[in-house]
Amino acid sequence: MKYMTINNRKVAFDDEKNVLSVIRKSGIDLPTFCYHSELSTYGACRMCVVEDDRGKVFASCSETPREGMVIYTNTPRLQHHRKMILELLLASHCRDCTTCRKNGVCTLQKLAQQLGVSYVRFENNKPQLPLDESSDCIVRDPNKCILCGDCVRTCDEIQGLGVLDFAFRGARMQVMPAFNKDLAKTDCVGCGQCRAVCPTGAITIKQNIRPVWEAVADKDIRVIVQIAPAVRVAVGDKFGIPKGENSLGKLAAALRRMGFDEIYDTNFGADLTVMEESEELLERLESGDNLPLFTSCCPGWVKFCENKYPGLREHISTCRSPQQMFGAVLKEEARMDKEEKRKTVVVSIMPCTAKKAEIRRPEHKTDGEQDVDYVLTTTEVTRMIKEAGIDLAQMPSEALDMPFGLSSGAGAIFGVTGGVTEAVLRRLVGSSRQEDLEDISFTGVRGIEGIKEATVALGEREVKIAVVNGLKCADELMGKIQSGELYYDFVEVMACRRGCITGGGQPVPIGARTKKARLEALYKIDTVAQIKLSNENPIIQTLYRGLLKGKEHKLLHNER
Ligand code: HC0
Ligand code: SF4
Repeated sequence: MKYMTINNRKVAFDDEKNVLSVIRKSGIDLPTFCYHSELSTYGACRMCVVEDDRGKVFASCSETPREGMVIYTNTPRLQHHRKMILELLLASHCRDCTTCRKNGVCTLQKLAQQLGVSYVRFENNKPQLPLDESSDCIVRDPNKCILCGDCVRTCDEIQGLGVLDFAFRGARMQVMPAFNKDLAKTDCVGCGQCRAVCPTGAITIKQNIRPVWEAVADKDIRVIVQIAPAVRVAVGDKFGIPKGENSLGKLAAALRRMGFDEIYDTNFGADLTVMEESEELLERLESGDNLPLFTSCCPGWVKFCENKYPGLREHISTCRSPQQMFGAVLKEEARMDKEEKRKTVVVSIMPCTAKKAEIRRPEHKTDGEQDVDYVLTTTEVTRMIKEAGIDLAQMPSEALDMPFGLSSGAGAIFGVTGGVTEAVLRRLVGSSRQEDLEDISFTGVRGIEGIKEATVALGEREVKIAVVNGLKCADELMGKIQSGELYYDFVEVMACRRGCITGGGQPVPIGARTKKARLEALYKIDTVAQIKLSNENPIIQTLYRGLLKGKEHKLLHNER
C-alpha cells in the first residue's frame, strides 16, 4: 500500500491508474467533462486540475499517483481556474437551458450551479449551426457541443466505428461525421452510446413522445404497450427509487393512469424468440449451413454486421427480435379480432435508441402495416410520467395485463449480454432442475468480459459459443471468423457493453455501481421466477396452438 496527502489528509492508494481515481476514492467528487474510466484519458477539459505543494497545477486525470505526493483539490487558484473554464464554455454555448432536453441532467449546467458561476461576461457570437435530425435514433446539436470528445472516443474505442471526429481547428473546431455528412448517411448504427456519455444536449434521443400522447388521448385508438427487460431496472432512477430496483409493477400502474389500454411484457416476446432461435440453431447444426448462427435481437449489431460484413449476412438468425415478434403477434391478433373496432397502435418501451430504427425496417411490416408503431426509450417514458404529474416511487405495484404479461425468467435475462444464449441453452438442454440451470450459467456465458467463450455438450455434439460485448470486440471476432482463424456454432453480440441495461436510451449517468445494480437485478428476476424455461410458459404453448398455427414464419421470421 502507498500513500499520498490530499488536502492535508493521508490517503492510501494501490493500483489506481491516475491521481483523479485516488481523489475520487477518497470521497472527493472532482468534476470532469472528458474523463470516463472505460475510455482513454484525453485530458482536455482541465476541470480536474489540482495543485501540488510546490504550486504546480496539473490535470489529475493525466498524472500517475506517486508515493508521498502532496496535493490540494480546492485552492482559491483552482476555484478561479475552474470557474473560468466554465465561463468560457458557457460564453460559446447556446444557453436555452430551460427548454433544452438535457435540462436537469446536463453536466455543464450542474457544474455552473455547483461552482457558483452566476454571470457570463462574454457574448456568444458564434453562428447558429443546423441540427442533424437525419437519424431515427439520435439528434446532434453542434451548438451545444463543448468538445470534450467523449462521443468521439466512445464511438471509436468501444464501438470501433469512428463515426464522429473533430474537424477544423481553434475557435472553429467542431465534432461531426466525416465531411459533415448526415448521420443517416454514415455507418452509425444508432446505438446511442455517444448520447449516453454526452455531458450536454449536443447528442440527444430522437423523441416520439408527442405522437404517443396523441394516440393515448384518441378514443378510437387502442394503445398497447410492451416493456423491455432492461427498462424495469432503470426506470426508477429519476424518481429516487434505489438503483436497479425492479419497478415493473409501478411502471404498469403509472402507464394505466396515463391512459395506455393494455400493458404487456417484451419478456413474453423473448420467450417466443427462444422457441424459434433454438429450433433454428438445431436445424443449422444438423445441416451445417451458415454456421455460426448470429443472434438478431440487437439492431445495432445487425446493422453493423450488414454494413461491415455483408458476406456473413446469411449467418444472422432469421428470427425477429422479441420486440418485433411480439409486435407482429399483437397486430395479427388485432386483425383477427372482428369485435375490435378501434385501430391498434403498438408502443414499445425500450432501453435502446437503435430500436427506433428497427421498427422502420421494411421487413418489419406485416401486410403493409408496421408491427410496432413507436418506440419510447426509458428516458422518454420517464419524461411522460413526470409530465403526467405522477411520482413513480409512490405508485402501487400492479400486475401486467393477461395473457401476454406472463413470461419466464429466461426472457428476463435477455437484457444482459449472454442472456439470449443462456435462455436458448436452457431450452435446448430442456431441464429446469436447479443443478442444470446452474451448470448452464457457469459455462462462461455470464460475466462482463468483451468476448466470452463457452463449450456446451448437446447430445453427442459439443457446441462452441461466443458472447460479445460491444461492437469493437465484435469487429475483432468477426475478422477472425471470416478468415477461418476461429470457429463457433453460435455467436451472440450485444452492441452495448453488458447488454441492454446500458442501452443508449437509458437514464444517465450510468456509473459502475448502476451497471452492477441493474445486472444483478435482472438475474434476480430470473432467480425468483416460477417459470424458468420459455417453452414452459403456458401462454406460449397456447399461442402456438392457436394464433400462430401456420403463421410462424410470417410473424416470427424475416426473409433472408
Ligand atoms: Fe433488449 Fe431485447 S433484450 S434487445 O436489450 O433480444 O432494447 O431490455 O427489449 O427486442 O427481449 C433492448 C432490452 C429488448 C428485444 C428483448 C432482445
Ligand atoms: Fe457512434 Fe453509436 Fe453514436 Fe452512432 S449512435 S455515432 S454508432 S456511438
